[in-house]
Amino acid sequence: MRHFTSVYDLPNLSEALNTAREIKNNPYGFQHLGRNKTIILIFFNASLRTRLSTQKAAMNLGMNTMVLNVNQDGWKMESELGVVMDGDKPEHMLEAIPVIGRYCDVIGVRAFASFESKEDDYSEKILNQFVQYAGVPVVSMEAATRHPLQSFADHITIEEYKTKARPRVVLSWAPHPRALPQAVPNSFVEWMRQTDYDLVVTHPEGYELDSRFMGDLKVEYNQDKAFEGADFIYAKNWSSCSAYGEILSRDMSWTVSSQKMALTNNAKFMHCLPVRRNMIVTDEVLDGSSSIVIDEAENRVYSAQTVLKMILEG
Ligand code: SN0
Repeated sequence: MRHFTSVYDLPNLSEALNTAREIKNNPYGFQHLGRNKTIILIFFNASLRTRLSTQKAAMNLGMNTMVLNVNQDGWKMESELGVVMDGDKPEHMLEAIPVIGRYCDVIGVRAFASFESKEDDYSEKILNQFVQYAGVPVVSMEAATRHPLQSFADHITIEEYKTKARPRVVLSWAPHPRALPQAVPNSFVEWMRQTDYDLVVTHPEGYELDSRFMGDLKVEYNQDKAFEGADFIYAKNWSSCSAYGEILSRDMSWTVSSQKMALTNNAKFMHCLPVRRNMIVTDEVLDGSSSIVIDEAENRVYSAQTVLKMILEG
């Protein structure tokens, strides 16, 4: 594997899950792979778990790690081609990316949807410039349309907690004060569709995810119905994809509460974090025994480490 930007980059998903399991049992078993190798993590957006878990994963493999927060510490970067650079951005990606590539063996990059142009976001303009100009392998640490390291960790977590071969996994929209990207739900659906789970997606009208992620999966618009018999509730807010980046609903009846969880088959509660308490989910559910969000976050180390191991092995 050279680059990692979606589930489709993995040569074999079930082998990748086995590797993640092996790494979790023996995290320092592959330290020789990263000797004298450097990863640079580039952040255009804020991060807690992604930064720390990816650094930890790289260190577990014996790699050296460097971090750059572009918008705070670096020159602001221009991504438009052919522009007159008379604005506030002193450096073009066309130079910055290959220069960074010369300083390392792997680049991790986080660049959220900008919401300025759906076309730019959905064509992964920034991520693809990294892939094109880096000269070294590139790992997505959440791009405009996907967050594959998160989805991989989600998959590892479901495998650990499932009590039947084919669990009912429900992705539910929930309210939020800000307009958030579709990357996490897109990626979750795309990833889950690669495995034989009973996947259900529920959200209010207007929040339909792009068909390239949903495929032929039908939406259940009734959240209560979606929750019936669920083994996993995966809550997430996202903004509208059709009315691009808009908030169409603030309906607090979509908040995941104990009453909602009572409709499920004793489901586990999941969220990628950071989570807005008493918007997305009530304190009672998040602090209760069904919540597995901390284990889910721990598994971010093992999803990243599996991906980096595969890249280091070429
Ligand atoms: C990001 C998102 O894509 O939804 C990252 C999730 C891993 N989440 C946020 O930006 C949350 C910000 C907020 O204001 O709650």
